[in-house]
Amino acid sequence: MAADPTTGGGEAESFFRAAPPLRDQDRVAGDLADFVARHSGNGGGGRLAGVVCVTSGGTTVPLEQRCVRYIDNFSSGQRGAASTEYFLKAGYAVIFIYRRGSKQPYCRFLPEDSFLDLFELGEESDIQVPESHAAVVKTAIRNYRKAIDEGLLLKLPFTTIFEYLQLLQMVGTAMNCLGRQGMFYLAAAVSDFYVPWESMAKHKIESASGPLNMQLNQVPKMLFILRKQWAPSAFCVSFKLETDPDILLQKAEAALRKYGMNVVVANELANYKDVVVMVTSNGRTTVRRPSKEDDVEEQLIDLLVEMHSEHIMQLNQDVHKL
Ligand code: PAZ
Repeated sequence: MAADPTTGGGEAESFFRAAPPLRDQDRVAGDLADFVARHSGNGGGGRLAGVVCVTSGGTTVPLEQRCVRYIDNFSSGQRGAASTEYFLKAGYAVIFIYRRGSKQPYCRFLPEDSFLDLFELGEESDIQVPESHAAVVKTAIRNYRKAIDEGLLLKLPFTTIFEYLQLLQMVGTAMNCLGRQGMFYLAAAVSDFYVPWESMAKHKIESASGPLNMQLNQVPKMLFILRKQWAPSAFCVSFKLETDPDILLQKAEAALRKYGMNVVVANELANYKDVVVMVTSNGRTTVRRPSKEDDVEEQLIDLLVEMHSEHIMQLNQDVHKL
């Protein structure tokens, strides 16, 4: 039988059917529905530029159901956290799907030392922030609280590939009603291979039985389903990371065509903080970090916001033609 192109031949359905159910699924669904309802219809003449789903951090692949060991993907969450800040600044509401423990918006400039080093006890045993850290802590709290209190930031954590893809499916389908006002900015480093839940060892794998032979399945290509089924009108930006510069741009171009992305941002492990290349059907645009004090994400988000507003305008022009 021919494979169904929208579901990867049923592989996606079996992935979701076998995945362990998401913790707090009902609460997440409720928060998502409220967030999207609050921001839908605001994009045109309203204050809000749109709603963007930013994914950030690496997914893990557990090797045991009661997981002791897992395979991880490289990503600190820096790009997703920085991009979230710039999207909020540009007037977007952000759904931030992030790896637990990865970098968070507005916390990027806090000192990397222990959390407890950020505070000290005053004479009355009250908690104080040392003078050296006061400015960055105050700015972080002020910006973060503003985003939360104004209802512009919804944070959804994941650890495993199972949690990540279930969240992406929930957010994708919830954002469908936003049409072209929705944007996906998929910076998370997502596992390509995984151990299906039903064939995974239940308990910690014994080391006494010698070398470990394990077959990993391919993770179903969910970008295609996001584009075709979950949120077909949204503006979709995915990332492509490679270590070999000779194949990077051709892989990004292949992803653009294969998954119908609006933009694929190509980056190379050796210099991904300094330079990225935006690949679109109109060609390539290189974005460079102006200096060590700046973020490459600032200019990248500016360009994407401009492209997204053209994407929204396109709909308005199409409607006028009718
Ligand atoms: O999270 P980070 O700032 O350390 O790294 C960002 C990144 C390199 C993971 C991201 O830019 C990216 O390329 N994500 C997609 C990776 C992939 O090809 O699966």
